[in-house]
Parts: sequence; C-alpha cells; structure tokens
Amino acid sequence: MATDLENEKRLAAEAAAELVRDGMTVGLGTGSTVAYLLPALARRNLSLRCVATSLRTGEAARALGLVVEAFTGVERLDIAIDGADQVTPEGWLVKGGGGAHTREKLVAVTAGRFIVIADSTKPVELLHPPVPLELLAFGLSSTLRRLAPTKVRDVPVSPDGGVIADFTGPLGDPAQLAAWFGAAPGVVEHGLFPPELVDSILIGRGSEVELRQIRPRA
Ligand code: A5P
Repeated sequence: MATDLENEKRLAAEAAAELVRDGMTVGLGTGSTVAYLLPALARRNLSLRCVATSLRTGEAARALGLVVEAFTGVERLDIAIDGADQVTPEGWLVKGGGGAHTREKLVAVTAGRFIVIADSTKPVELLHPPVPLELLAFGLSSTLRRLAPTKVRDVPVSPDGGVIADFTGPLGDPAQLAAWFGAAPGVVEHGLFPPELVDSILIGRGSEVELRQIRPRA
C-alpha cells in the first residue's frame, strides 16, 4: 500500500515537472510529494531559476544541480509546484502539514501558475481539521486563547521564527474561516489556500494522473 502511494506521488510530480519550460522561474514546494518533483525536474536539464519554500527543499534541489536563489529579490515566478494535505473538488486546499505554509503561500501567490501535486489520499469532499497556523511568539498565550481550540505543534519554530500550531475546531465555510484567521492579530499565516490561488491539481491514482483544472484555461 505504501509503495502504491509513493508511486502516485511520483507520477503526479513527474507530470508536473513536464509543465516546466526552459528559462522559467520556478517555486519549489515542500513535502514528500515534492521530493519526487526535484529529481524529475533536475533530469530535464533545463535552464531554470528556482526559489524554495523550505531549507530542506533548497538543500535537496541544490544537491541535484538545480539553481536555487533567495526569494528576497524575486518579484515574479512563472510557475510554482507544491503538495497539499487536503484538496476539495472546488480547489480549496489545506497545507502546512510540514509547517511550511507561510513560505508556501507567498511563493504560490507570486507564481503565474500554481500547480498542486497529490496522491489519492488527499482529495476530500469537505475540508476537515486540523488547519495549520503559524503564530507570532509574542503574545502567544493570548493568540491561542482567542483562536481556541488551537494547540502548539511539537516542532521547531519556522525559519522565520513563527510558532507552528494547529486549529482543531470545526471548519464550516473555509472562506469565512480564512477571513477570521486573516484578521486575527498574532496569526502570521494560516494553511487554508483558496481556489483563486490554484491553477490545477494533479492527483496520482493507481497508475494514472487525474488533472483537475481549477482556473479556467486562458
Ligand atoms: C508543508 O508544510 C505542507 O504544506 C506540504 O506541502 C503538504 O503537507 C504536503 O506534503 P506531502 O507531499 O508530504 O503530503
């Protein structure tokens, strides 16, 4: 079973790597599905400039010969490719299982096309908890009380010094919940990604890859 899932991740990642063209600027996501993207991209021997959403992805990509730049000076990306924890038919995502959702969202919003890669366990009809959060350490107890039920995750702080936590309450309407998190002082970023961010989702299913086109093709 584990092998089947790994194969689905690999198939989705390899299909996404084929969407990348020579000369592009590319955002690289984080996670076990993206781990299959990096070698698939490196094998294509294209001239690319990449930015990475985590230190781990950056190191892995460089080790494979990909050019990874600091995101500080990059205004626009042609494409970004990343995994997700949950995907709905409408294109809502929950991300941040690896705690990298703040950088992932910044990279996704910068990209002309944001492509999501997933195995067949990721599609859901309705999003469910937990929703990952990154919180400021300053005032943490106050923020946690206002966002209850939210628990700090037992992981290191993010590379930007944020505390990784999980909201475990009911989701209801994801747009309303996203707006609530977005307006809450102390929240650096939340793991709800709206369909407006997503170009398409590639889902590995058995030996096939299902394409869900979220944004209408230009
Ligand atoms: C990292 O913080 C996450 O958003 C990942 O992109 C997400 O958890 C998907 O990871 P896997 O590909 O390992 O399932």
